[in-house]
Amino acid sequence: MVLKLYAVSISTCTRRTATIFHELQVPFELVEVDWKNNAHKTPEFLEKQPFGQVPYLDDEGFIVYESRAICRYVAAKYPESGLIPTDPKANALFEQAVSVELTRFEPTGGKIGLALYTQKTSGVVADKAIIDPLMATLDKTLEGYEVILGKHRYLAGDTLTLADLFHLPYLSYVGLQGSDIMTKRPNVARWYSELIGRPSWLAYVDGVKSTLEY
Ligand SMILES: N[C@@H](CCC(=O)N[C@@H](CS)C(=O)NCC(=O)O)C(=O)O
Repeated sequence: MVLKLYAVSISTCTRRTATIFHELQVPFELVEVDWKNNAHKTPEFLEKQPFGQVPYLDDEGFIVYESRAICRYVAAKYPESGLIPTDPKANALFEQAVSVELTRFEPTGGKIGLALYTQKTSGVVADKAIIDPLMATLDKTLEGYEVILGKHRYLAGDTLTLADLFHLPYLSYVGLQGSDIMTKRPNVARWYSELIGRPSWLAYVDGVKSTLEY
């Protein structure tokens, strides 16, 4: 049976999962959650995702939520993809990189990306007093990324992994107000432009849709 993703097509976390499914060429059905009418806060939904957020995945009755966990679950079924390296040393470097994404990029890039994306799509103006300090912190973080990406093509080595892809979608939105934060350092710029140009990302740029074949 095809994977069922209970989600919202325009949501950023939904895109993270769909992008990875596309990388793996795994068919999935998007079951659109009516979040305008708070369908994600109902007892039925909370039974599956106790925090009342999208997305969650249903794989023949096996339920998993948290977008990164969903991606890791599906990628683990396809070890040959290399998106989660299995060699112990390669895996350690991968875990290092996913930790960097979650603890260093997400707290700043995630907030900036979400605020600017929301501004673009709904007109709710991002608060400069909040964005500017986050930008300064992210800029400092990207100095470290420049060092890493000066040594190898991707964050965990010369092979693309989930650690890189997890940065999407917020990565693509942090420069929305004309900031050069992603383009002023050569290695970060190269990595950034490759990621935001990937077919897996571009496929859902206008929203995620069910993809039953590739
Ligand atoms: N850490 C969670 C975050 C999920 C999340 O923030 N979902 C947002 C959409 S991207 C949501 O459901 N927002 C609506 C709400 O919180 O009520 C994940 O990665 O899945």
